Amino acid sequence: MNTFQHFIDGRYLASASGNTFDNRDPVDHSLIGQICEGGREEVDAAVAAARRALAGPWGKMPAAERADLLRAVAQRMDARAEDLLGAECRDTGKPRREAAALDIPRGAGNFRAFADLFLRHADEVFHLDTADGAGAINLGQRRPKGVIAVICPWNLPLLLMTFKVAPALACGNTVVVKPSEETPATATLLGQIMNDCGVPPGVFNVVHGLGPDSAGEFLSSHAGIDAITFTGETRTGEVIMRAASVGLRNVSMECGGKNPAIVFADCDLEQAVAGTMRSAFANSGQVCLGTERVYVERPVFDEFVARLTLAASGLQCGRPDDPDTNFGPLISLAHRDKVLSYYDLAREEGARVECGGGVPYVPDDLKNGAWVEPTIWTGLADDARVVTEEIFGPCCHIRPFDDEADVIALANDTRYGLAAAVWTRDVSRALRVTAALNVGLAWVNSWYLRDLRTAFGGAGQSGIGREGGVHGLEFYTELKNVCIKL
Ligand code: NAD
Ligand code: 6OD
Repeated sequence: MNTFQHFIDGRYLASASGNTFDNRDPVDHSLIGQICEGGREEVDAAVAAARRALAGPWGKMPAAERADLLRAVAQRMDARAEDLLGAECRDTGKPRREAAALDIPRGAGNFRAFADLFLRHADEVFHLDTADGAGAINLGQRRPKGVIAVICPWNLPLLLMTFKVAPALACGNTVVVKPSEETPATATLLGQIMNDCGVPPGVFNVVHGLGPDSAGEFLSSHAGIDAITFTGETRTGEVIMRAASVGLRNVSMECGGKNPAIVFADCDLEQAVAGTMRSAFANSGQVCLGTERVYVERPVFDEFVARLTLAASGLQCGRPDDPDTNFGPLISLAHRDKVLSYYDLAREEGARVECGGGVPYVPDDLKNGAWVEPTIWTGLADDARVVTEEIFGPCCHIRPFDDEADVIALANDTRYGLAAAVWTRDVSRALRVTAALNVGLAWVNSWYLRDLRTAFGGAGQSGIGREGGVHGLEFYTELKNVCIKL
């Protein structure tokens, strides 16, 4: 039986309280192991270790050396890819081929992409004329912010954690990570990898635990934290922002979404169906960028619904390592119950169920797992709860539209503003429509085609700030202006 311990100051340790909670396999609800529940003592120790590392060798290390170490971490992650893959699939139940194609390579890829983030930035310089004719130089210097709290969700655990840890460390900060209580494994393993690569103790720390009245709350309210980067639900983001307001700590928030896809009649329908299959059902719909509202131009509406329904009905449940599996369970029984409650609500709200709507047939050994069917609805009102609330499951509602202006208004009719996908062959229309959408990320004729040099983040209640590319510099560094009178 595994015990997932904290990683603090370069060492694995259990909680002083001895408290643990269960880690269960979503595929069949079997017990994977025990997770140590961090209390104030572990959070204090991790923050203190992170502060010591800032004052010690890490704080004094030239940026180029830090970049070398982070590239070594990427290389070591590649070498341990099989272990990371096994750990991620056990925690999440996601199909192995999905994690092998995305989650695990992106973990190492994040370290490669951001290793030299700090090195690439140029100090800004402004010359100032002065009355005495001598002038002055303003020199903008970037410095690490300090100790960063990294609070993570469970849907893409390694990918999302390293998307924050890599730029934070590249900029010279130290981190205390609080992984999701559902997915402790890859963060725990990354501690070993950091040690193997010679990253100094205290630079990367992991404290496991829950949110309220547990490690999450204790970390976000800790006075020794200089900034908090969070990915998760909008409501949790609000609680964390309140905690961050004490001491005026900066926050970066990547939160929920209720993302639209807009399919125009002139699109390549085959590509639009294949893209929407991914955007609605990849990772069993547990992707913040995923499509839960599909708007299809009327002339191709019936054909689109028929094709997507056929494809969704063909998804294959199974264990992660079965090569035929292309559809995994949800993360937990609690999340399954939430998603199933929306499936019931859709019927009450008058949906026509095109496919799914319940629990799929699975073999006896998987019966206790967190399975739900891929589900497609039509016929709901625009203000139905199923059409307006984030479900975070493998489901979408498809609605016809007749007019470009109308569909833009429908797509924007949400408190969220994370991502959109637009399918059309008309480039002018693509530019017009994406310009009018209130989102942080828009894809045309694709979905989740990632370039790590670009800004990532949401509008509205989907988040605050941008990470990715050079944009992380704004959050992970403090810009100081030094004015030198000549
Ligand atoms: P969640 O908000 O429930 O939990 C996220 C993390 O916050 C966990 O580690 C949890 O323990 C911690 N937490 C919970 N309560 C806390 C508190 N009071 N104080 C401090 N920490 C606390 O989210 P989740 O269920 O793990 O993830 C799913 C959500 O994440 C969805 O809403 C999804 O849209 C969102 N998400 C957004 C992005 C993005 O980039 N915008 C990416 C992935 C997931
Ligand atoms: O690709 C990324 O960098 C990223 N942050 C993806 C988020 C996916 C949400 O579930």
